[in-house]
Amino acid sequence: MTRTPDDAAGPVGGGPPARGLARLRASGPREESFTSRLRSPAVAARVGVALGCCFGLAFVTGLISHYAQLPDPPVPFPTSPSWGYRLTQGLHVASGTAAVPLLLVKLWSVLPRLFAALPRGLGQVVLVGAERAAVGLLVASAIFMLATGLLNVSQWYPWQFSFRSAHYAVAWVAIGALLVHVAVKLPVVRAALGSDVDDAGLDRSSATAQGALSRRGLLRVTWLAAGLAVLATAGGTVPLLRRVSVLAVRTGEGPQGVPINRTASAAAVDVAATGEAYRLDVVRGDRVVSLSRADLEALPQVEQSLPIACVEGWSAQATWTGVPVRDLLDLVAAPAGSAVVVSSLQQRGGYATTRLPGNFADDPRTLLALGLSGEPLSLDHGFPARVIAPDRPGVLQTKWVHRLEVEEGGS
Ligand SMILES: Nc1nc2c(c(=O)[nH]1)N[C@H]1C(S)=C(S)[C@@H](COP(=O)(O)O)O[C@H]1N2
Ligand SMILES: [Mo]
Repeated sequence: MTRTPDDAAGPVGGGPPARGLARLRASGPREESFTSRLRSPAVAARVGVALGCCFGLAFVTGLISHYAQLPDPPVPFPTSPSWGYRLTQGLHVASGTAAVPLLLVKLWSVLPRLFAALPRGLGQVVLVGAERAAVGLLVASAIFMLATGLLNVSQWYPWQFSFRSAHYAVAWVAIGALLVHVAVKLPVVRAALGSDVDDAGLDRSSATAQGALSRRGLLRVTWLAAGLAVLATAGGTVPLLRRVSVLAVRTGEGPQGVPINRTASAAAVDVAATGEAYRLDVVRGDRVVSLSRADLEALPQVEQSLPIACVEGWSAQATWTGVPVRDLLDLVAAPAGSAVVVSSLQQRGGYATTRLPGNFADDPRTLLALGLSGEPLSLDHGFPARVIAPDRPGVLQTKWVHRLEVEEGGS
């Protein structure tokens, strides 16, 4: 290892003279203590642009995911293309993952700014203080977004708050702080991008030490790290990448070729209720049609190839057989466009009931599925019956369905 003066805590010898006062004042590192040429606006701007693109893509796809999960969206979420949500949520997780190494390099490259001395004069102090507070908010919210996102992808919830509301609320803080930051830094960014990466014109005066890596080398390593981070998790969406995706959580095969998100025992499904005693109740007002699993199998069956696209990032295409939900609604003469409240036998955890908006209920591809991959559904995939609809977040593809209730007067 070569030792460079960079990162030395405390004053560095050999700097410009007349630092007596400053030396007395400084007990920790100062901005001038950081001497690596790599910590430069040239690097920060380039990594920052890539990071901004990742955050922008994650923000837009995150809004889509949030909207898709609204029980009763003001404008219906489309049911086509069936792979739409699979694509946007895959991009969401990939862009968030790529942002992790980018954010680390970006923070490293601007770290000296944290130790910059405050200017003289109240007006200046207020101005610089406000800018630093804004940057602090940006850094804190960005770290929060990536940390909660990563933990969610690994299905680890070490917190009490609702992931979805917190991740959504802080996203607005992060994107707002990011826009302010971009606006403030625009002149520097343009100057940095407009000149060669090795140009020293914008550098801090102490940033002169050559390290083992050149700036181009550091940028190459950064892009590589972001690419590897994506490859290591993208197998959750792209089957061809499964073998290289060492960090993808749900790449393993599940029963019938599809991973399981929550098992019947984790959801406390009463197995007895899935046997002979099982009935599907289709309800509209005081009309109830009760169907056994054999009754359901006797109805005309339809086969559909539709993906399960989990909010947590994995997805899988599968062949489902079952009865179109709309055919079941016809049994109680539900008007076209009727929304349906779907209830599960599950006794523990969220998503025991979900709402199927009218456009999803009417889509002929939306099934109450009885079979998967040419076999009856396994218990963990939702036996005796489950919802599978096109372009829908996995979390709303309710398993162990025992009741479909038509909403009156709704859409
Ligand atoms: N009743 C019920 N249905 C559910 C869930 C659940 O917890 N309870 N999990 C959902 C989630 S988050 C996903 S991604 C899909 C996964 O379906 P699979 O386990 O059959 O792959 O089921 C959905 N259906
Ligand atoms: Mo999910």
